[in-house]
Amino acid sequence: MYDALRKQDPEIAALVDGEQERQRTVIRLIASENYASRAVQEASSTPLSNKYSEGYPGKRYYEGQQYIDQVEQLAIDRLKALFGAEHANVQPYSGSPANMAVYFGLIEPGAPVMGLGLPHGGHLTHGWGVNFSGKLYQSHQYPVDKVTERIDYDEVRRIAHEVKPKLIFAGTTAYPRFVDWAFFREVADEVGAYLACDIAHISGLVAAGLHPSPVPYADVVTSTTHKTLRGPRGGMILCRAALAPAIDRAVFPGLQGGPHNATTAAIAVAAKEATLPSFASYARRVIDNAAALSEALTSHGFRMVTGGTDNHLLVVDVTGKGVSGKVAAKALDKAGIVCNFNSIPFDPRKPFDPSGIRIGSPAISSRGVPPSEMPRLAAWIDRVVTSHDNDAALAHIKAEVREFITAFPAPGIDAD
Ligand code: DSN
Repeated sequence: MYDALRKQDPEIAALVDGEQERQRTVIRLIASENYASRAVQEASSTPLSNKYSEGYPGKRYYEGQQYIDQVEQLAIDRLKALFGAEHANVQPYSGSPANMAVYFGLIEPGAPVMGLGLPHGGHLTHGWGVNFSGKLYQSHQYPVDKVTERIDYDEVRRIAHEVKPKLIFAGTTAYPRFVDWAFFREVADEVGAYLACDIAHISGLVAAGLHPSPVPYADVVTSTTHKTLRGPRGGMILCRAALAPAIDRAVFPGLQGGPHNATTAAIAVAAKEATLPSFASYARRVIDNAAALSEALTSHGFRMVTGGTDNHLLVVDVTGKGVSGKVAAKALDKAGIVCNFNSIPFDPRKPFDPSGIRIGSPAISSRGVPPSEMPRLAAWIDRVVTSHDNDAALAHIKAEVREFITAFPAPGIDAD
């Protein structure tokens, strides 16, 4: 692979080789990462990206759209069918631009908005202070409950009635439980707000019917396309037909210029792959692996935030093991087990050295690692955390990890 690149720019080719080999030989547990198929990767790197196509299918500002219009229409139609949505926009460059288009399309700057606080599992674009959403809007963040660590639905309702938001964001990036979309719909209706549901992390699970879908409840649903959905790096917005003009105008010309057409093609491929029986088994494995890993880690004395998981991820409080999340994540990386440090709700520690780690099962599930292997994985994680300052022990575990994981082909790298 990459013959031309190797010849033209060996320096970049060597770095690509290095990253590919890293992805092949480590256990990747970053909850937002995955392995895109070879077909998705091929579509992403086609000459479709040579083409400008500002506008939408049939209404462009450049000629020569004979093929691009068909590509984009296919991506739109496949996503609408996959999620049962009335309208789809496949042009957002990623999840944050998709969310930005929702704000720009539906409400005015300065309007009150609500979202789950970042330290409680929300996203930057759900109103966090340093983000445009916290700077341009009057943002009110709702919390999780201190005891259950689940979304504090009573507080959501109380805050909504107090601040009368114009837009409520529901959705999470580090929250291991189902979200009650119907509840958010009720509250949005009570206060006359739009409801936007961000399913970036779980869109693959929603597509497979393994997480309740927000589509029947939401005015707008946003997502990245590369997490559990296993497409290319990109974004999408699904919405009711009545909001389509406002959302489309917000994406183009409101925020973006020409869509990334090769990415659009790869989104279409991923949407097709998501209808296959192999995707359904992968999604099932994602859920089963996360549940099995939660149980196995708990038996090693780790504390799961909320006590477990309903979805693809775990937030693990590692302080009971005498380490911070950052120390644990860095030691795990040295041992070939890659995750990220993460705040836990009401974390007494600082965000750059918090109490937790976030662990996700999508990538290992794409490799076909079964739930029966989760006790082995939990035992490694426990050994790493207890020998976090012993480089020789970590190197030893890294060799074991490499031998184990390379027995499971990495989609898009080893084979499909
Ligand atoms: N950065 C993504 C994640 O890791 O969850 C969210 O945008």
